[in-house]
Amino acid sequence: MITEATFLHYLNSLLDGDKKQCYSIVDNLIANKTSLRDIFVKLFQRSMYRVGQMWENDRCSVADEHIATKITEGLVDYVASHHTAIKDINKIIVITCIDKEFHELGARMVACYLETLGYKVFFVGSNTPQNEVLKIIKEKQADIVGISNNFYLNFTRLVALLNAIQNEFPDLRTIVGGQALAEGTDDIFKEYKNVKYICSLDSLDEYLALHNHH
Ligand code: B12
Repeated sequence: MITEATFLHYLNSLLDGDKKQCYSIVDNLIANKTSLRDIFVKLFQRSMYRVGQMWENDRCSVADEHIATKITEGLVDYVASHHTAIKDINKIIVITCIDKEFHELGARMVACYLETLGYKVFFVGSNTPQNEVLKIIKEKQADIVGISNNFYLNFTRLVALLNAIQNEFPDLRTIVGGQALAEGTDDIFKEYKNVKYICSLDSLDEYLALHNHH
């Protein structure tokens, strides 16, 4: 459980760029056995969405937002390092962002979460050209590819990538996430056999359970 007081304390520390305080709050949550999912979603995601609103309304600077992002990136890996998978799942997942997509925190969270479940994950991260995505899928023999799209102007590049994947790897399971796609996703993806839009870690669990992966 993460109380509102803890959230606000963390948000203030994040906006102050007070890395040490942020780590200390997270250390306390880990010590109290707060789940990785709660820390990821109810602390990291919620605070970054707040930072986004403040940035949009000119209530925090671009530099403040960048510092908050950098602290959060480190913390995602830090929290994940406290959770080793109980058993390995013999499936390979490539997690990437599309070309010109610079938002990678959501994808990093998903990659770390999947690792803690036991998957073998290759996190490629932001701004990855289409041909590189295709190459790495092949090279790593991925069972699933996960693609993140947060900025709506990158949507045409997402469609191009999905078409290329469908063409080259027609049976590859593909999951797509990110805030560019909040609405109308069923409609957008219905022409693709193996593509599923996943908006949260909860629906990611449902997807994996459905495919008997854990
Ligand atoms: C940090 C940030 C940046 C940083 C990113 C740095 C980095 N290393 O990631 C930088 C400075 C680069 C940036 C740039 C821009 N940004 Co920005 N940014 C943000 C901010 C504040 C936080 C993003 C974040 O980390 N969120 C927290 C993560 C954990 O949440 P998430 O990404 O939603 O991920 C979750 C789910 O979506 C899902 N998910 C995500 N990906 C995937 C993938 C898979 C496979 C699965 C299964 C699930 C999944 O699971 C995650 C966990 O629950 C958001 C505000 C917001 N609302 O998020 C704006 C925001 C995303 N940015 C925005 C904009 C407009 C921009 C710029 C255009 C600004 C500009 N004028 O230059 C550029 C675009 C750059 C580009 N070409 O990509 C808009 C996007 C609007 C839209 N939907 O198109 C937002 C929403 C801000 C706003 N309110 O307007 N930004």
